[in-house]
Amino acid sequence: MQRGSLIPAPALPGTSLQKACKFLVAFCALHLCVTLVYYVSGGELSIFQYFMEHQQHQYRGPVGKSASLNRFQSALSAQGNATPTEESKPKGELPMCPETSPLLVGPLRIEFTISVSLEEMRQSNTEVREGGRYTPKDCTALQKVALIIPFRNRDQHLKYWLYYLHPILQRQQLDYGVYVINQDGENTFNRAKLLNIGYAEALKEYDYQCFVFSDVDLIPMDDRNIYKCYSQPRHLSVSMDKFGFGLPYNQYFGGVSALSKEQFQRINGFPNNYWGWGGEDDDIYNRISSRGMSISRPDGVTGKCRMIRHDRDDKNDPNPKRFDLIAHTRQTMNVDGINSVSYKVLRVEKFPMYTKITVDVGSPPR
Ligand code: UDH
Ligand code: NGS
Repeated sequence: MQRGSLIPAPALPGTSLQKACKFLVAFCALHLCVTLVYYVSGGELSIFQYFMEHQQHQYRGPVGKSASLNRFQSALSAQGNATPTEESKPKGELPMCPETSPLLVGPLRIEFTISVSLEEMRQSNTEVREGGRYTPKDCTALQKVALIIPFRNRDQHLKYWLYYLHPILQRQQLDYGVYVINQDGENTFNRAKLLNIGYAEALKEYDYQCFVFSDVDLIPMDDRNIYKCYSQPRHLSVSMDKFGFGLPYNQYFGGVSALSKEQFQRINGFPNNYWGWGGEDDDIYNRISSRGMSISRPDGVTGKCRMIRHDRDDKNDPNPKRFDLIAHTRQTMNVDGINSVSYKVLRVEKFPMYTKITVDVGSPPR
């Protein structure tokens, strides 16, 4: 009998080293397999994206209310895909953009002393298409947004608006178009009617689901103030420098606001009969609350914005009838709006950074 056959052999020196090496080789082989599978599948990263998005939400927190918003956004996307036009067809393999864009930078420096030119803007926004249209390259935008600007004789303000807003809107990963609705002639200005016209005209061009109505002289100071629609009508210009970075009153709905197509239709759009300055934004607020909706807003830091100081424009004096008109909307819900807007389009001009639609809006009743 051989001595020692019943006694376990003493561990050879280096056995644990051998085990570690085997483990390392196995790990490398696994890693190689995973890499191969990834390349063969064409680099589909959706699972990683899911985790990244999830982490971002926990880290930054969305500007609005999250759960209902998600459902609302799915509804918006579904609406948009229901009747796809040539332009709105889902783009092949592109994943949906994340709910919070990873491109956002937060607070921005906004000043109105620098000189800005449309040509320079064009050169530094090469992905913006003619007419001020943009679609994200790497993902499918969550919303198709038309930006509507009521306008007359404010070219310098418009340059600043385009200069600051185009980069912001691209970082927000929106599929958007910019529409400047230019009131022709010398009649009294009619802001809300121009906004109705912008809604109707933009829809003729693309399957927009969301409409952001912005004064030409207001610039957001933080790109986390997303120019998109929410489950309730959104007021975006909530913290203006001219009001000491707050609201002038709780029901204030002026400046910049966003309504989905469905929200806009539910209130029959905006009033057509406010000629001159004031009251039309209060009327819109009343339409919204009388239809059982509430106003959604970003917080006071995210919602900070600057206004370009200016004098009162010609033909936009305070409207003496505005208080009576507001009272009338409150009393009757059979108010005029998008269903009865009448106007004539005189010109549609496509510039590199925006579409300008010049319209005859008529004149106030005598
Ligand atoms: N707008 C024009 N042209 C006009 C009038 C109005 O483009 O002739 C548009 C523009 O988008 C503007 C928006 O309508 O941002 C609202 O008009 P507004 O800027 O005149 O209204 P706001 O309440 O100012 O911002 C009122 C004039 C205050 C003058 C104060 C002088 N110290
Ligand atoms: C209210 C106006 C609103 C206007 C707001 C802020 O008094 O239209 O002031 O005006 N309502 C009425 O006149 C009924 S601002 O300080 O920006 O000129 O938006």
